[in-house]
Amino acid sequence: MPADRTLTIIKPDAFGRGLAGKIIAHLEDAGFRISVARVVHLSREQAGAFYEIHRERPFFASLVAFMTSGPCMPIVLTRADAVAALRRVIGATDPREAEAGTVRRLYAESKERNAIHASDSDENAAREAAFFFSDIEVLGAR
Ligand code: 3AN
Repeated sequence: MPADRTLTIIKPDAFGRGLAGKIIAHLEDAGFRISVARVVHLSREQAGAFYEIHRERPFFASLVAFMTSGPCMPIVLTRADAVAALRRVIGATDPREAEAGTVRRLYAESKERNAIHASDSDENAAREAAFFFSDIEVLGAR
């Protein structure tokens, strides 16, 4: 995947509260454009596979329960310096530590129910985009 792309997920807390439109507007105002998007309700197996790197962490079971609690919205976003730019726009994992004006400060409820996911490297962005979308969907319009 080219380095100008990243993967976000509007998580079940935010999607279920009807915040998808506000969050997408926030991302578009920050210069991101939607490449491909969908709404999915993850199974436990799928959520566990997505968060495989956290499997040994104490919060893993709770994280999987949360991410399977309702639909969520994975989106491939494009922008220059996409991965780093999106991490800045979403703010710190814990909304109490997130800077004013960030998505998590505005919309997250807690460190777990934190509204939005963003890939943390180009390598993970490519892996995570491929988890939800086919190569044709991610790269087809280029
Ligand atoms: P980020 O989403 O900011 O990259 P990670 O990768 O450290 O944060 O954690 C992945 C997800 O796991 C977070 N988005 C959050 O939902 C959950 N999480 C992380 N740390 C905790 C924690 N201490 N307690 C509960 N959930 C957590």
